[in-house]
Amino acid sequence: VGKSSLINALVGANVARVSATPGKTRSLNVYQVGACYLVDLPGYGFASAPDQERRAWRRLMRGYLAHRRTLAGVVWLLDARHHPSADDLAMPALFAVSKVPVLAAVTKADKVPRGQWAGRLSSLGEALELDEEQMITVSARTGEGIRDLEAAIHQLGEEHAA
Ligand SMILES: Nc1nc2c(ncn2[C@@H]2O[C@H](COP(=O)(O)OP(=O)(O)O)[C@@H](O)[C@H]2O)c(=O)[nH]1
Ligand SMILES: [Mg+2]
Repeated sequence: VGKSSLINALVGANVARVSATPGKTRSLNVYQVGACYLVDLPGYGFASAPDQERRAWRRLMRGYLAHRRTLAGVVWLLDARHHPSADDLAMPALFAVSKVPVLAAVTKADKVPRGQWAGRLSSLGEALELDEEQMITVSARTGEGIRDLEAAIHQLGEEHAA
């Protein structure tokens, strides 16, 4: 989905490894973006993983969302090119275990013609229970939307601290 590339763009340095084989990170990595900490949780792009691994992932996520007092919000990455997967469609119910706000970063926008961006946003938003104010179209490649996403993350931090 371009998670490592997006983290590098937000942090402004090559701190996360970009790789051709997605979904390999199983640890939590913490990065600093201005006054906020960005916690890189393992992705769920592993539809073929054994049930046991999928259950362990859900347990980790549910626990983190429900109990992490310092959590100001979630940044959910969605590939601009793809229709939501079954795993994507299951996420709103998981997010609902907590009241934390969700921002959706719609990634790899440079791979979609600009004239289709608005349509992609509205169809993703409709399928995934997201309002358009929660969604930001980004490209780690061109830098499009990166500053907007950074500003939105900082705003979540400020709202949480207030
Ligand atoms: N065109 C384009 N490719 C991207 C973008 N972000 C990541 N990629 C490519 O997608 C692949 C996976 O990227 P990576 O950041 O490692 O994704 P992750 O597996 O989700 O962490 C790599 O080949 C990246 O170069 C983007 O914004 N635009
Ligand atoms: Mg990665």
